[in-house]
Amino acid sequence: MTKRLRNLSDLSNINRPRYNPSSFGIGIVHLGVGSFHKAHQAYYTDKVLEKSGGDWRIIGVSLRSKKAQNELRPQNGLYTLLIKGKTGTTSKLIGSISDVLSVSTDSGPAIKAMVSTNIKIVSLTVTEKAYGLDLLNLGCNSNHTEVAYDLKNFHSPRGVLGIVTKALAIRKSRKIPPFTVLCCDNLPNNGKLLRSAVIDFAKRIDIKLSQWIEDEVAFPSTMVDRITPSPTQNTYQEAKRVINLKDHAAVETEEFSQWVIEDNFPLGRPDWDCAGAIFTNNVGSFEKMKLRMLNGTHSMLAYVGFHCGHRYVRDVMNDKVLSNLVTRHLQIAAQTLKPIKGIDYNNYAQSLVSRFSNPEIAHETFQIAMDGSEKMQQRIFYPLKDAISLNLNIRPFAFAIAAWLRHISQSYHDCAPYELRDPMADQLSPLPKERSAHSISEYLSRIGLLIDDLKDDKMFWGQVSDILNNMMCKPMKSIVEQEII
Ligand code: CS2
Repeated sequence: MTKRLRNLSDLSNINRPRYNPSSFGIGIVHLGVGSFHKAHQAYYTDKVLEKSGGDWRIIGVSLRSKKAQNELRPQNGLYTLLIKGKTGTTSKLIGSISDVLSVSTDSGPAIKAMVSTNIKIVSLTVTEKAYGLDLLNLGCNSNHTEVAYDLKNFHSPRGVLGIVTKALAIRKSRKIPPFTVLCCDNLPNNGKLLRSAVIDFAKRIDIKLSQWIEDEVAFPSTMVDRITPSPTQNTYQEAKRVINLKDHAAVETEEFSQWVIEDNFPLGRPDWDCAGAIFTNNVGSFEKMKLRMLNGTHSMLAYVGFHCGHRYVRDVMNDKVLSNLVTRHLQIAAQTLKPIKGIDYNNYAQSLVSRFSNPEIAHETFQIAMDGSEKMQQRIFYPLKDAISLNLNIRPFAFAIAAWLRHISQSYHDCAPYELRDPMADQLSPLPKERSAHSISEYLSRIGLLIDDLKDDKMFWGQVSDILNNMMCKPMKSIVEQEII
């Protein structure tokens, strides 16, 4: 029987991290210790510890379940990262996570960790839906279940805004300088957005607290990038072959990674730059580029690809008509962007095509198709708005929106039954029976997903309506073939 990875001493010399993790203290609490964090921020921090050390190890906090804790705690936070390039796989044993706490039943231990004077940074990858952000009004959404709960039960919060604000409130009362809040989710100006939501939330609790947060707390924005599919049994098997031990926390990811960060860390930070991160004041432009080109195209190809019967992104890219549709979307998304010094959008688009096509990465279209209501605004609606004002071709955006609506419809005329995974699933279903231009734009604005100025563009919604009506009765593949001639 193969033993499970538990301690550093279980590993052979070649597999061990090139530093002794326990010789470094803790400086970061990370909320949302999922695969992406393990492949990205924990990987960068591991590289820093390897190169220059420092008390920057991470306490991970899992918000919903005890899964991450059960996977990582028995392994003392150690796990294998499998890095899959087109020509093969390399691996790295990551030692930057020290422990994992879970707030599924009690946020007390996580908040206690966050108020420790050692903690300089609280970072987050909790996915778009967990924040309870009101993107349209740039504040906290008090109808969001967890936000509403935390406003009533601030003594024992369970959502992101409640937990961050509570920990800050305790630090304020104990005169401990606040930690820096580092949002690493795919949201435009993520630092600014989270800052306004936390301040808005705090205002409803205590006005002095909200003023203190406004004056004292840094919320740098970031752009994070690394394609990281959910681990499968294959991931665990492969990790076992590499380290000769069972690893219940192994993760696989691509070779490429990018981290662009605004340099605003009053209590200090790890030298993430020596691990390849870029520090700049222009994060917003990079984030926009990534959201519109990578994520926007991802969402479009996920809806279209899933309904063409393609399980993985790489299968979509192997299908000539679909890969032409991907190129079309990348090109139009790029045209909505202002230039960034040193970045050529054609090269960026080509690198995305190559990353999406990576045969070693099994990234499910269904995984990307999840939570569309939280993703479509920043990925499709905002670039659409710019495309309209720049007089660009808006057809690719109409196609993406129609494909998303077709996914919401859960019509099974060209596919097997599937579940609609979306925090707004109840409000999204059913689609209006009459799928006219007017009823579609009414429907989207009624459920709060439509930017106002888009609502009355009859020509645009006419295109969406035509494409959607076709998608509701014909196989998706035939529609793409008609679209890309
Ligand atoms: C994807 C992202 O699931 C999704 O919505 O678009 O997770 C994407 O893989 C990452 O942002 C890549 O950095």
